[in-house]
Amino acid sequence: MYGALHVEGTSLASADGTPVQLRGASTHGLAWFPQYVNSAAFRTLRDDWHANCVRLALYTAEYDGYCEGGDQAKLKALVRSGVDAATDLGLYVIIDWHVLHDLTPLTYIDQAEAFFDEMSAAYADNPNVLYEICNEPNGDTSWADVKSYAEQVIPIIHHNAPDAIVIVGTPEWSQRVDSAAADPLTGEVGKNVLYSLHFYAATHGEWLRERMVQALDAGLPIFISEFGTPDASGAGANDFASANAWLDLADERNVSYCCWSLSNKDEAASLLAPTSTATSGWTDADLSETGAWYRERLAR
Ligand code: IDC
Repeated sequence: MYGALHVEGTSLASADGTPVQLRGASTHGLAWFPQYVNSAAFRTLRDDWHANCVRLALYTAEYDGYCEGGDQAKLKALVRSGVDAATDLGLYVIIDWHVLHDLTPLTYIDQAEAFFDEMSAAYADNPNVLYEICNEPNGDTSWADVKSYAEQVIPIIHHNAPDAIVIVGTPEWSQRVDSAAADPLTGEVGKNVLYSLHFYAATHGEWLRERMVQALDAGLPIFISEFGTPDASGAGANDFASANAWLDLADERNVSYCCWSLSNKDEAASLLAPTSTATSGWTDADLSETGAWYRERLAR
């Protein structure tokens, strides 16, 4: 849609320097909801929802996670089919190494290196692909840990795809953009990097928005690669006033975002209603409260 992107200032831009904002949806865990990784679904997101990007969430640890018993060949095939479908539609696509219960990305760094080597070699010439190397470091993981992980993984990606866009998670479930702003990646590894900030509208309010503004003002490129409308558990009541305040700010500052999640799981964050069985071409009846809100929001 905008060709190869690069990071300029605190956001993405096309080759001629035009600011670009990506807005889209994240899948739920690929192992659990593979049915939404299909071309017709992504076409619906593009044509009916005005999305220009999708995020493919590959859990590393829990349930059938890639590093803990998941069928790696099957999961990689799913990632590749998602990338191919998105690319054919002119959508940008984020390959998300979904660190969560494994706490620190250092736990499975060897597997991350092999995975991103393989993916970036396969997509070396595909400017639609963005690499999100760790979803949400948490527990005792420090920014120094994440930085050390990034300094090992990014050169592997750059070896295959020197200009690739990389999204790096931040500590405390990708809330500590202040830590990244105080000590960002520098030199080659820092090129075309955005740092992620995640919010769940009913949990994260003004205090985290202020942190985002301060980090942006300090020059840190930020990507909200995941946000949710309810609380941080993905459930509870949706807070659309807060979600609107967040997206108003993101739009104003040209910060890109993806909404969690493209699934019909019976939890408030889902974009589809639990009763919906359609895997594309969703009608109003297929949408959850969040789905209806987000579709309307993206159409503005
Ligand atoms: C949640 C899912 C839920 C699943 C759980 C597994 O919504 O269905 O059982 O993961 O651990 C995040 C994470 C994201 C979470 C989401 C909601 O990136 O994986 O998904 N969330 O809890 N960070 C903040 C909230």
